[in-house]
Amino acid sequence: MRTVTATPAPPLSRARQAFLRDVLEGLQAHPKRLHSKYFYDAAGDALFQQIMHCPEYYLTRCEMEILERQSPAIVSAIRAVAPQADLVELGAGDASKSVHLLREWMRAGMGERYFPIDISSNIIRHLQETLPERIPGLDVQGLNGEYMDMLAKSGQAAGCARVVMFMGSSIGNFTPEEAVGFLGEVRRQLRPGDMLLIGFDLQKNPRQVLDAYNDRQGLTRDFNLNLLTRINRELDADFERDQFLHYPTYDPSSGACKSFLISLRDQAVHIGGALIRFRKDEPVFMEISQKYTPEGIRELAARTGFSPIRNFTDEKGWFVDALWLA
Ligand code: AVI
Repeated sequence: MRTVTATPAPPLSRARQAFLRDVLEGLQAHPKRLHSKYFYDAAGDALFQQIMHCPEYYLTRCEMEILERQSPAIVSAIRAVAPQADLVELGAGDASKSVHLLREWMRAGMGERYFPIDISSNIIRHLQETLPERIPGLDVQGLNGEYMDMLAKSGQAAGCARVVMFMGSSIGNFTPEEAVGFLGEVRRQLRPGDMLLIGFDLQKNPRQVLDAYNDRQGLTRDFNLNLLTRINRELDADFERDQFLHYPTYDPSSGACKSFLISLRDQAVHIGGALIRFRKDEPVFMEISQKYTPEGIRELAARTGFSPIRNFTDEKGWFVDALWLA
């Protein structure tokens, strides 16, 4: 007779342990939630690239227009405060928008040092290899790790004032209260005379906002459901994707655009040895994409110790890159 010995599962890496802890904590909470920072595995990155090019997702096009057309004005506003500075970018991604500012930066003789910060080592490697070819003379000093740790490192390396970029409405993925905490921490890392260039999506026709998170091709749906696939693969879970509905909402009075997954039946899911039960119609909160008013942006600056210098807006008035002084 053949004996079958179960092979023990290999120990989880520290990153996976943290992922498992966050997932279980979120799904054992009431109401249930998952953290959108886990959307970005390789499949999530690819889906987000497609979202940024889809017709309904206006945010990238609006910010691209600002940087393509107004980089000279942004650089002059910065130069009026500091004649030379180091540029630091939180969550640099492929830097496809920032290149416009970087080109103008070099042309204006503002300095050569650019510190892109990203959690993905692939992204940092790619930027280090490709950016100096695209922008001759640019000194790319990539920092791979968590935002605050890497911001501290950039502070140790900086030789002059720093301009920190936080673009693409990434601040919208924090609740307004979390945004105060996060920007307060950024402010504490900066010295007086440093600056922050930060992208905000503005409140607008609610239909336009909702459509951006409910595109016809179903890319945003797949982007949300991909987190269940990732949990299955990395945390030994058995989610059935087609038993969850992508449900985006927008509250025009608060500017909170929220995505949920709704359980389509009573079901139980194994995750890393635990069993999580979902009731039929029970929501799982996935992501907030907060939309701001100009007053809300001013108030956020005041609450976090920044002084607004100038807002740069696209032609439609849908998006703002705000320049703040520390
Ligand atoms: C990265 N972040 C600003 C995007 C947003 O608009 O909140 C992520 C996203 N989620 C769904 N579509 C895009």
